[in-house]
Amino acid sequence: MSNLSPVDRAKFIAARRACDYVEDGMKVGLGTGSTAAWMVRQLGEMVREDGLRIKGVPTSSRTAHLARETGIEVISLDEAKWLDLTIDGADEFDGDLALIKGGGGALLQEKIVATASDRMVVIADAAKEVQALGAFPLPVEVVPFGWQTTKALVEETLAGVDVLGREATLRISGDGPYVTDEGNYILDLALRRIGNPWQTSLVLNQIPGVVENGLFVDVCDVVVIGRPDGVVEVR
Ligand code: ABF
Repeated sequence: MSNLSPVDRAKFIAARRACDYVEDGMKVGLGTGSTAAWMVRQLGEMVREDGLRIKGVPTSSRTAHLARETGIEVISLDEAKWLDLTIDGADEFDGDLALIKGGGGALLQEKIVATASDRMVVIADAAKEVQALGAFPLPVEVVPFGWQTTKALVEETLAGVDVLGREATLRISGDGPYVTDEGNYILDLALRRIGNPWQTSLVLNQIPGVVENGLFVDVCDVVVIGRPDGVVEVR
């Protein structure tokens, strides 16, 4: 761990502490992103070396690949039906444990899996904590059909919501739109400050063409915060 950067050390420490919530026999949602990857590797080690018996439900194809590589038994959410626990990262969290997620482009599966869990534990380095959500661009998943019209409707609709900005940008990967596991596109919304995350999330999801957004309100139960000096704080 000594060769890790301070941020990676913080992520590793939070991920390792969150594994304490995992009990033998659990069905566990496995998050996406670099912090969640540390958690998957740690759980894989516990499976291989301590005989931990869990079934993992990945939140993205990337996580599914890593989980299988580490020796975790991977099942689908349909096979699991409901989960004991989900551990996932976040791009921002506030004092109410509201989150912005989806920087990794997997917000739809992440939100479905987190909602289908008895408990959701977020793992994050301390830099993810904010007074108000919104400095990180809010990802919104939209269907490709008429996406430019949807983008215009999103910007127009946000004019009536308690946010400071509203510019939407199509997320690009390589030389074309970023495409999610479901074949949808992502709009990144520069809102700067979201005064009412619950209202903003509800309004966004009413717009035809919008599939889901990266605001997780009343979903997260615990945040495990890692710091480079090795201190872990559970909120
Ligand atoms: C996933 O990983 C996403 O919801 C979130 O955007 C991202 C956080 O990435 P990292 O852990 O690499 O900072 O949870």
